[in-house]
Amino acid sequence: MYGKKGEDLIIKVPVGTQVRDFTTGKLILDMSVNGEQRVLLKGGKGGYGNVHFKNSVRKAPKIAEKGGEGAEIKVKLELKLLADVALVGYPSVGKSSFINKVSAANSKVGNYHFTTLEPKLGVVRLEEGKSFVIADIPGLIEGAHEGVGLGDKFLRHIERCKMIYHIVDAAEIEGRDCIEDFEKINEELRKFSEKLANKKQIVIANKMDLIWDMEKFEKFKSYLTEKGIEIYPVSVLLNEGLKEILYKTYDMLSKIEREPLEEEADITKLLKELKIEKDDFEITRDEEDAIVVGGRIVDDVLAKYVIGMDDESLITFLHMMRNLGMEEALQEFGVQDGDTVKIADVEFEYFE
Ligand SMILES: Nc1nc2c(ncn2[C@@H]2O[C@H](COP(=O)(O)OP(=O)(O)OP(=O)(O)O)[C@@H](O)[C@H]2O)c(=O)[nH]1
Ligand SMILES: [Mg+2]
Repeated sequence: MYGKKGEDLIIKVPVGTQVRDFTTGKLILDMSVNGEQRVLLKGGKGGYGNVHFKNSVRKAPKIAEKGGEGAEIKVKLELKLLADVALVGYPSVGKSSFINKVSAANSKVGNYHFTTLEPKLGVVRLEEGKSFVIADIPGLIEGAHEGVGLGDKFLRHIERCKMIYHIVDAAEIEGRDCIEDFEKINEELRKFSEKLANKKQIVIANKMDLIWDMEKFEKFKSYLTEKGIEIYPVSVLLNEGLKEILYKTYDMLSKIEREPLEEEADITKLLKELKIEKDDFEITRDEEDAIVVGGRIVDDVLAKYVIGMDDESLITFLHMMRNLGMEEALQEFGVQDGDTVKIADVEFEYFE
């Protein structure tokens, strides 16, 4: 006979949920892909039925194993909102204006630097079922990678994104130079981490409505094209050129896998580490003065045997006890003839 299989317990969590061990904080599962199913803990091993114990002598065995207990772990679930795209660029290039135009985000816009002080997320909804998340972060400046303008804090925030919109002020209204801006921001990304530097990046040349002389823009464009980088001229103010970018992005995102930032810990190893090692077995007396043999070996090995009231299984059981050194241990404990001994829910009367 075989026992019935236990039922799976399925817990649905939002994308971006991190499952961590409660005590050590170690990351066990990083649920960052939509629709994915992962196993957190396996149930206990099923026990063998009596057929398993059949051999030429034992034709109709009456021993069977009980299934083992499944592992237990206390976890905490943390939801990390995951941006797919991060808006990166110097202050006042129009990052917040951009996110406000393409999503319901309400990011502060101002004609002074560092208008944005905290990262903000916005959901871009293209059509039913087609959406992605972009993050507006404060403007970056030289030295951002080492904390200037709190840049390192924001850069850490976008390390999990799939791609970068690098926004540049194409009108160069503050006496800027597009090529120089582009290179400097990338230098900051590179100095912060390889991961950021290697992310897919597209350049959005903003404020095209302010450009009268296209020569500089064309120079910037060919500079990027030579490097194989896509550039999209837009005017966030006039809502020109934005839609195309969003649709292209949606297609690109499906081809980019999200990189894990933190390695997931191996659950089997973790459980071993967490397990407080017990002695193989321990002998105590309960309130009714019966002698109780308990402990790991009893729980894991002996308790798995369902004892029938027949001689055969009883003999097997006693044989195992003796092999485990329990009889000796009981004598050392001071067991007397006629004492009640309880092992794994079975009561015996002890006689030497
Ligand atoms: N003419 C014009 N002005 C724009 C355009 N996009 C943004 N601006 C203006 O540029 C200024 C800065 O815009 P923000 O969106 O706050 O810029 P930001 O990049 O978020 O700036 P920080 O948060 O400081 O990094 C504001 O005065 C905007 O109105 C555009 O396409 N054309
Ligand atoms: Mg801003």
